[in-house]
Amino acid sequence: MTDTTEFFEGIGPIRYAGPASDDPLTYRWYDADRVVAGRRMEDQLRMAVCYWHSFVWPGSDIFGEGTLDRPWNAPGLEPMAAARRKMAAAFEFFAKLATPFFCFHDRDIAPAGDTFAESCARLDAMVDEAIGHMERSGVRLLWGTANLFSHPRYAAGSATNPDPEVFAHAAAQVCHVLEATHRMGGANYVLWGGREGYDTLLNTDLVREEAQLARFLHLVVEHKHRIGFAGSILIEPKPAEPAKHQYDHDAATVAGFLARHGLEGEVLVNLEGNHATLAGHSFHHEVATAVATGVFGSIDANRGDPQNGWDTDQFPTSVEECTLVLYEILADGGFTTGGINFDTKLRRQSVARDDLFHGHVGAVDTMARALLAAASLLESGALADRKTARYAGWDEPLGARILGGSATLADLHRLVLDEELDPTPDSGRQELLENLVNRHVERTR
Ligand code: XLS
Ligand code: NI
Ligand code: NI
Repeated sequence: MTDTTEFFEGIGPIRYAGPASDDPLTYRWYDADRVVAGRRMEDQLRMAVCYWHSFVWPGSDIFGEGTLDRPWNAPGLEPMAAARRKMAAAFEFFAKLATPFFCFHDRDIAPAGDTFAESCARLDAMVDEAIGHMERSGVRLLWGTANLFSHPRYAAGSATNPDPEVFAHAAAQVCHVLEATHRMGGANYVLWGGREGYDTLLNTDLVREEAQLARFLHLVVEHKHRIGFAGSILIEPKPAEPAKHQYDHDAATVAGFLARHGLEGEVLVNLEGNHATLAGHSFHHEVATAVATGVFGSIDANRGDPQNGWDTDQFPTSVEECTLVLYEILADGGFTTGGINFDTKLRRQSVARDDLFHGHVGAVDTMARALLAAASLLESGALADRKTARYAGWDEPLGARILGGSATLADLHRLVLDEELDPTPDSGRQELLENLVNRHVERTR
């Protein structure tokens, strides 16, 4: 039986009320039907709520227990009844927030059983339950994923485990969740490798682990084609945490790995803001690098705390930062299967039930306003024109000869001697460009 309790009584649905609205539970910028850069805002942003931080996590940290007001996680309930109750709360929230998608791990929606067979049966039952909620609410699935990091069997990795029986277990779990994602009409399937890495090199065979990881991905890709899943397979890069070092360190590392193993075009990346900063990059850098290397897929929008180095998964609040991210995505033609998943969690002291709404409303509006600024920047052509002008020499005879391979090192030696080449530096115009971006951010209406 589906639970019909109303968990967020008196809140929502959240509606667009315009920039002048002082009601904190309205959208000031997210106007789903407004057309921006050729698509409705909803279709351009493809925003999703994540199940795990919002409905599973009780507000615990490594020093303390749960703090949050989560009445759907009532203790003492039979595990499947508890899962149904949690799902009812989640879909009530998705529908009231009026964002089109959600994302989940298998263990978020269905409790593990005593055997693998029981875990599969429980997941299947909860997938049926989810499909019912999706049909009633119109909420869709941006991506599904298997939790290959919480259970003790995965402490030494899933695909990169020294024990092939653990690899087999992870493969079985992914097989089942990929099929579930397919059944739910998911747009993507994500692999995040928190345990695919090492804690110490003293016990780790790097050559074997890379080969295992590549084999695992080939198996996933083969199965995707076998079952006719049309979505994208995405790897979510992260440099560390929980492992000391994770193999899918950042976008460039993943692009190199995919090329090395014949997986180009088959696997893309899901980039997270806070993972970018953990890797010592900006979110902008990660997206631009993925676009440049042809692996861009989707994003997990969140932010870290600038004063510490953890994956704090805070709600995105910087319009400027997100403008640059969305600018790269729009310039690349916009999302295809991907979208924006809010892999975000409340602070442990945010114990009021409506805090979950405030976090998401701010994040949604941040992305919406950033989209407007990014579209204005793109439409103006200002950044693109300056880039074209900056590299213009490469379209002229010398540049073409160098890139075309007809000039040798010795030819260039002769050229510089004979023609006394003495190039004068041009301004990089960084400050001017930064001010230009800010002007577009200021002008969004
Ligand atoms: C953890 C990751 C995780 C993935 C899904 O840091 O961000 O939440 O998005 O497994
Ligand atoms: Ni993360
Ligand atoms: Ni994530």
